[in-house]
Order: sequence, then structure tokens, then C-alpha cells
Amino acid sequence: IGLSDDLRRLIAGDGDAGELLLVFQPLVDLRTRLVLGCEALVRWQHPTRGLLGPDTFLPVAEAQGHGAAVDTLVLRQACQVAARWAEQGLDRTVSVNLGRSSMTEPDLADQVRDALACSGLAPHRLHLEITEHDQLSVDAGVDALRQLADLGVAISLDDFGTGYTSLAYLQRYPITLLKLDRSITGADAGDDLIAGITSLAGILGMAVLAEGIETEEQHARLAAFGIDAGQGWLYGRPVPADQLDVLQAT
Ligand code: G
Ligand code: G
Ligand code: MN
Ligand code: NA
Repeated sequence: IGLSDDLRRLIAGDGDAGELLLVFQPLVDLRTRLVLGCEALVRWQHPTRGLLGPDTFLPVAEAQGHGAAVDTLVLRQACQVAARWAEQGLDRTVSVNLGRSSMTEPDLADQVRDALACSGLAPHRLHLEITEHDQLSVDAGVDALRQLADLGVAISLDDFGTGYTSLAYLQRYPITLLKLDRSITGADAGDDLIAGITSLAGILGMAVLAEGIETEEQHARLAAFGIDAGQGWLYGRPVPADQLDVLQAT
């Protein structure tokens, strides 16, 4: 019995066995370090194999056509958690990753609408993260994103700088946040590159977040470039929702 059979069982059970767990990592304002929101990252508490990370099982789910189903389970759970934050008076967004197959799911907008309705979460508190993929550079991708944006949710472009989104398409996407990949925010990227990206984002009317910030030196450098937000071990590792210990903006 392999992982794929267990995944089929998981999906068939609609995740009701409680094996899909979410951890949350804070996104902070780079000036104040106050938390703006949290990104949901999925884990699988497998009955015999222990805790599995997404890199272990998402490719399997994707290969068997269950990638979008996993994303939907994560989306529903993340919206429930974020709705509780809102009830507690926390002004905090939740970011949910959408994989390759979610983006081509015809009923994606319906799934998102449903997750919002079931949880009672206000649409503006939900951020959907799409990854810079080649297949986004088609009109169908623009249409899918537009449907989502029309629901009132925000869309972030994840891993920016690792793909090859054309500038022409970037301009057409209803994206509000560019998440710069760790490879760009790390020591390697030159000042000119970071300055160029922030100026491009300004022209496009998008905010910029730097991912993978681990040190005070990186924080200071990126803040000096006027980058809006940050995410990384310096501010907080991904943890279960009840273990989040962050400074909250009010
Ligand atoms: O902490 P980390 O190992 O969780 O994440 C590894 C990769 O898995 C990242 O690229 C992240 O975006 C992706 N990922 C995490 N959770 C999800 C999810 O719910 N759906 C999708 N499609 N990708 C996810
Ligand atoms: O691809 P995406 O950005 O969604 O996934 C985030 C991934 O980066 C997760 O695996 C998460 O655990 C990891 N991550 C988050 N912050 C840091 C960090 O500061 N340093 C490193 N090395 N990885 C990080
Ligand atoms: Mn992400
Ligand atoms: Na990323």
C-alpha cells in the first residue's frame, strides 16, 4: 500500500479524519514588524508514516489528479481559522496556496465562494497565492484570476523571480502582492535587481513582500529598499494556529 492509496482515502473522506493539518507563518509589515496576516502551509499527519510535508505528498496528489482537492480542503480549513481570528478582533489576513491544477479547475471560484460562505470569513481577509507558472501566461489564467478578484479576495504572486511571467501578462493580472522568492532576497541578489523590482511593482500598483528573511542584516537591507512586507524565520516559523505568538496590528 503506497502513499497514493492513502491519499485517495483521505480525499474520499473529505479530510474528515483530521489528518490534514495546517501550520501558519506570519507576514509582517517591514517597518513596524507587526503581523499583517499568516500563510497556511499544509502538513499530513499520516497514520503510520508520521508528519509529512507538502513536498512529499503534493506531487503525488497532483499526479493522481487530487491536487485541487487538497487545495480545497486546505482552503476551507484556513478560512475557518481566519474567521476565528476575526471573531477575536484580530485584523489579520490568511494566505492560501493554489497549486497548478487548482488554477485550471473550472469551479475554482465556486469553491472559494463556498469556503467563504461556510466560514463567514470576509473576502478581503483571504489572500490566494498563485505561483509564477508558464501556464498562467494564457488568457484562461487571466480569466480565472479575474473571477477570483471579483469575489473580493486578494491575489499574491508567489515565488516571484523564479518563473517567467511576461511583463505584458503581469500587467493584466489582478495581483496585489508580489512575493519575492528567497533566492532573490538572499544575499546573492544585487542592489540594482531589488531596486528594479520594487520600482516595477510601483508602476504596476503592486505591493512587495520579501520571503525567507532569516537575519537582521537581511531585514535592514530589504527595509531600506522600501519593500512593504516580509516573511521568514526572523519573524516566525510556521506553527499551528494556537501557537502563533506575534505582535498584532490593531
Ligand atoms: O513549509 P513548506 O515546506 O511548507 O512548503 C513547501 C512548499 O509547499 C511551498 O512551495 C508551499 O507553497 C507549498 N505548499 C504548502 N502548503 C500548500 C497547499 O496547501 N497547497 C499548495 N498547492 N501548495 C502548498
Ligand atoms: O513556496 P512558498 O513560498 O509558498 O513556501 C514557503 C516555504 O519556505 C515553506 O517551505 C517554508 O517553510 C519555507 N520558509 C519560510 N520561511 C523561511 C526562511 O526564513 N528560510 C527558509 N530557508 N525557508 C523558509
Ligand atoms: Mn506561498
Ligand atoms: Na515562495
